[in-house]
Amino acid sequence: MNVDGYINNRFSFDGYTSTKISFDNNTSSWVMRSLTNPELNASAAVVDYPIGIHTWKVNSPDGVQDMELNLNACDDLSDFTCRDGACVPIRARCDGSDDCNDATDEADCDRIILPENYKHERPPVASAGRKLAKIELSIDIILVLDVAEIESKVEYQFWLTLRWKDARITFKNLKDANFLNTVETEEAKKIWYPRILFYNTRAKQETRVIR
Ligand SMILES: [Ca+2]
Repeated sequence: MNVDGYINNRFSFDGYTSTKISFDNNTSSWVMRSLTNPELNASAAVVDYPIGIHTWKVNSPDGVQDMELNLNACDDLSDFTCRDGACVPIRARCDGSDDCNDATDEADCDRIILPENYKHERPPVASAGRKLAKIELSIDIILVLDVAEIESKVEYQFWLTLRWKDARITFKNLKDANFLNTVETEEAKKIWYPRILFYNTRAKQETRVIR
């Protein structure tokens, strides 16, 4: 989209192929016209420039419908377009900090997509040659809090790490830094995860989903 001229005290725009956009004083709205199809046009009741996402009323031989269109000058490959039309580097998308003035780079940052037939109570299918899905478990002891020989009791603080593959899940919005790829609690509740019962403990604790 290029600046094409100056109409009704506002710049007008020339699309890359066959569209012109200009302000209409009579209707106080922006009008988009097709140069190849005179029956196709759209209008948006925006007083300021219609940059970013706006609802356009599209008129065509098939009827009238409202559509959200995004006018911007962002690079399709290297930029994310904020709702207000501003451009930020694509790496700023879902990185945990607001880069767009309207914070839309941090909107809809879900991490997982599940198929419709996903059942979180069913474990993933085992890989070829295995009967059950493989789960890797590791425990890093952070601190020994107490050792009571008479009571035959020890008390630890530890990190428990579980790793498994679930081919049913598609991940999105992933970043290079792992700490930015946390699946939030509500999303985590939707997927299957292994439950570990610490049988030889006083309360027989079980793992819970936290993140
Ligand atoms: Ca961001």
